[in-house]
Amino acid sequence: RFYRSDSQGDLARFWDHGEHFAMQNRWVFECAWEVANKVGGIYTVIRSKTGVSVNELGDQYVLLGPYFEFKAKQEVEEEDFPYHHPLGQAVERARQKGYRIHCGRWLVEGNPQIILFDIGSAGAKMNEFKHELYEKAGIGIPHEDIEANDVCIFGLMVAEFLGDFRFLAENYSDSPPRIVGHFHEWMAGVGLIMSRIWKIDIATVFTTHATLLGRFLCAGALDFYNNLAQFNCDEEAGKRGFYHRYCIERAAAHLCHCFTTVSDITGKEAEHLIKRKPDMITPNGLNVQRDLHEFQNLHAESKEKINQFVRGHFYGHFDFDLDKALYFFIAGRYEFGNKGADIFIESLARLNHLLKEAKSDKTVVAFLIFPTKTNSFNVESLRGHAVTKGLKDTIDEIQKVVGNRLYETCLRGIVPDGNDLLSKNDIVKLKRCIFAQAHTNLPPITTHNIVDDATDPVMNAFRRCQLFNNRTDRVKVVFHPEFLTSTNPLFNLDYQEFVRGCHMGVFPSYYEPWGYTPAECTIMGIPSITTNLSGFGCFMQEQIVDPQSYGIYIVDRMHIGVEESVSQLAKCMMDFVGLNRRQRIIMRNRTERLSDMLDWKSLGIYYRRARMRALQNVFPDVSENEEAPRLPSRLNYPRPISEPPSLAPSRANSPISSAPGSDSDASHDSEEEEAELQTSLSQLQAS
Ligand code: U2F
Ligand code: UDP
Ligand code: G6P
Repeated sequence: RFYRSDSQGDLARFWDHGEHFAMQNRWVFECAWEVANKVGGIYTVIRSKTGVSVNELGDQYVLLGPYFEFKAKQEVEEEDFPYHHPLGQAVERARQKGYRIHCGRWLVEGNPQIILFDIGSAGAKMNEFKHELYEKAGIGIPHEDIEANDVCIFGLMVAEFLGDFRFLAENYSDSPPRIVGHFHEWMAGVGLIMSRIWKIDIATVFTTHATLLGRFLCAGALDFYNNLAQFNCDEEAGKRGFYHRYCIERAAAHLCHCFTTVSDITGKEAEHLIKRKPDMITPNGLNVQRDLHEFQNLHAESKEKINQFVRGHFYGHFDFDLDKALYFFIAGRYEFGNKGADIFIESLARLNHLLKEAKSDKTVVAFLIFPTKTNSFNVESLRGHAVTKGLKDTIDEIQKVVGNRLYETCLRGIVPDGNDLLSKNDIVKLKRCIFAQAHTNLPPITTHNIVDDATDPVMNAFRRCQLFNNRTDRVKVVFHPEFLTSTNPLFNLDYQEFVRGCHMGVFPSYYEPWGYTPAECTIMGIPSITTNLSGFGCFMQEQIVDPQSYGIYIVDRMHIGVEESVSQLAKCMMDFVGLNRRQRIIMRNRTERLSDMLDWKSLGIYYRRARMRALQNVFPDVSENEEAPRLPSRLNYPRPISEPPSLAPSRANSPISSAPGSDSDASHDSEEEEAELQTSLSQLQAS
């Protein structure tokens, strides 16, 4: 009934868009708090994956999330399902109960179907729902935890919907419905718990992207990884006031048919803190759109905008060469210790010392982007930008006048004298601008007025390490306590453009289940530093023989003490500073070459596999008819052939440059690079 005849016999197309699944009455519902609702990393997971999900499942794929009007209005095009369709009918049933349900398509790649549940519309049922969860699952949510109350309402709305849909799908085709409900994190966990308790005949997958306890325990001054097995989880969760949330997380992980986490390291954490070993690891991917060498041009374009910022920010003290300046950055949720901002700042101080000692002519500007409470931009920071803009405008004006003057003089057949080009008036104007720049204060270490300045961990670390942007400092610091958007008056670029313009991202995390920020750097061809305590770092270490030669520096935070990690990090940064421009260009090419490895087109298979596993657990007939998708084996990315085999002393000069020390520009694909690429590819294919 659902077969679309395909005149070209193009089976791939037939299989790709879900018709196959429609024939088999197969459905996938992916449920998360962050569907069309940007809060954190899970939004990136789901949003970046929509293209491959729709390509595989077509309209058999539906996203379920909570309705937040402001966000939904921007991201979702509302449209009801056809009335006779089981989705339409299930929505109708929910509406008859008085729930407001918004259906439509998410305006992201693949245009997936989306159903958003308005939690407020079921508010009257909150006590009934909470009672049900308490009676059936023994999980009591305290009145004052408003977010958990919402999570409970959302969960029961979703479970009721899935129950109705399961019933209605019986009539969809001759095959019995085979439905997978994939739930992410504790905030979607109640839907899974109730689906199981009500014995809805669907297969369930639960994915954790971090554990509640892990995040909190790590943030304290604990030796987390060495004590993983020793924590009394109930007590720790109770002490911190989130025992009920912990119960939801743990119950969902135990009740699902397939339990997954985003990395091995989070898998171990789950095993000890949630008490279930994941059945599978589902690493996070990205939606990669490669454009040959465009990323190099984009780097140059965005860097120019950052240059512009730096000119303004360091006005009056702008005595370093922008051509020899390197931009490093760290960004993310403001979890000072977990994100490794503590050791980053410490290592910057050491780098500063090393550069001064080496009498380096390079300057590193380190940006720290962590949102915290502020009272807008600080005056000093804004003034710098106004003054430099004033200077630029004055020069533009004078340039025009001088041009006209030159033209007139030449027209009259007179060879102009260089001394006459600027009038006295022009000089006065320029002097005024130059004097305006003169000020005694050092360039600010933050762009905003921070509300808790005296206790702010970044500010205090700057103070402790004496990173004050002195003239003699070879490392300058700028704390931008707000995420970047394109309307940002200081930078005038959004986060992605900013990343492109930088030379390196530094993410020395202590707690990082995956870590999208270094992955995003990689696909834009920007080298990064990460750690062997981050999911991404471990994944890259496993897949690549020598990650550092591809611009993926991995600092050890697992086997050595903090002091040693700080030194290692400082050394990585120092090595990178030692590269000349041509070497950096080669490095960016190599980094970008890893993109395919991080593409959902390669990593989506893990999600498929998890769903198959859940289905086979519940419906043995599925395993009879279908072979589970095969997981890719370890990729074993070889070391680039232009990289010397020895790891240690050659590092600072690798990738090998034609003229070491020279910061000259270079073509993007030298023959050596092309040859290297070809060899790597053929080695990969062979393996
Ligand atoms: C895990 O990350 P989470 O989603 O649990 O992290 P959150 O604390 O919920 O979200 C922090 C993110 O929120 C976003 C921004 C932050 O990095 O993307 N954000 C924003 O864009 N604007 C704001 O004003 C406030 C926040 C885990 F910890 C990671 O390691 C994984 O990579 C991730 C995905 O698996 O899950
Ligand atoms: N990010 C952003 N704006 C910023 C800084 C970061 O949108 O100014 C995004 C970044 O693109 C990434 C996410 O924040 O997708 C951070 O995710 P990650 O997995 O690194 O850490 P999480 O915060 O989820 O633990
Ligand atoms: C890109 C551009 C080059 C530019 C270079 C700057 O590769 O295509 O034209 O010279 O970036 O690199 P750098 O590492 O010095 O920012």
